[in-house]
Amino acid sequence: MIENIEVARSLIEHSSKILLTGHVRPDGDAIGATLALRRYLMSLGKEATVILPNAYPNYYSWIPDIQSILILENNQAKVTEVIKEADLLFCVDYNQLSRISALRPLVEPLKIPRIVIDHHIGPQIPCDFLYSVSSASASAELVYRFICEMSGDGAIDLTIATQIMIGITTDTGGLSFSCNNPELYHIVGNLVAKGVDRNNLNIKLFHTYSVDRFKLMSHCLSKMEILADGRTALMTLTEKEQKKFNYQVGDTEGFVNMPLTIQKINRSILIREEDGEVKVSLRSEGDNPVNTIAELFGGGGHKNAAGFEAKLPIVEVVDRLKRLVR
Ligand SMILES: [Mn+2]
Repeated sequence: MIENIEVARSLIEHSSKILLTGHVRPDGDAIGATLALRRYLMSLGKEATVILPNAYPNYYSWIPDIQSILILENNQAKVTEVIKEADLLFCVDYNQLSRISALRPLVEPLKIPRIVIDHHIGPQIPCDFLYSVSSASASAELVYRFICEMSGDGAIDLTIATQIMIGITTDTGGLSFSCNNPELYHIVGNLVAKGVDRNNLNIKLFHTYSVDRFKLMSHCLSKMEILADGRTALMTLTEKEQKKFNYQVGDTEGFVNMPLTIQKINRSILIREEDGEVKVSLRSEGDNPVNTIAELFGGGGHKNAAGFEAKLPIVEVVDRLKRLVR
């Protein structure tokens, strides 16, 4: 759903200190999309700050402007101060306030206008302007379209183009999934024409494993089970196993996609312990919804990418999932 862009224009014109928020455990899209918007808003003479509930993975520290991000868990005082002064809020790449975890109690009570830009199904954040397209490859793609509608393609400099390309690249696995919208290739073409170096970006984004992360991946894959239906792969990682391989934030990113490269496997599940909880990621290919499975456990997501969290022992979650996918 896209509302009249003039509504957004007026909200931005009447603001001076803009807050940009992204989801917990930020990925390349949350980071790229918020940073691109920040830079664009600054070019309009606004103060704009990206705030995230927790740290981004270390392997993203080269992303342009990333050092400007304020992280709640590292800098509570500064974050609280910036939030207090803000007069416009952007919610980017998430569809429910629960996705910003510890930021929520600070942001939700704010009586300032909200703009939501997101590509997840069923946005549930009350707002004054909603830019929600679930067929979009990434929120970064929507940021590109948003900026073009606001100010034209000329407002996108090489840095903004790079940040947008990072979001699109990470959310589509290098244009290998969620990539059937022809418009996407016009956008990517425009970004490359602006000087974005996709060769280099792909190396920086995908060739980033630490030795520990590589060994954790190999351990995780070696434990993979194929379930009774013959088309679902299931992997688990306990807190203890992650500690053994010196787990760092983001280290398991992408693991869940790997079994999908096996012939006939079209569903993949990763069950991981973190902070005494169980976090489950589900992926699939084709007309094979996994969000319906996630919903049974109170989670949700897209047809081919979904997840949930549960306060249950890992063995019980494994057991229940096994019974479900027979
Ligand atoms: Mn995204």
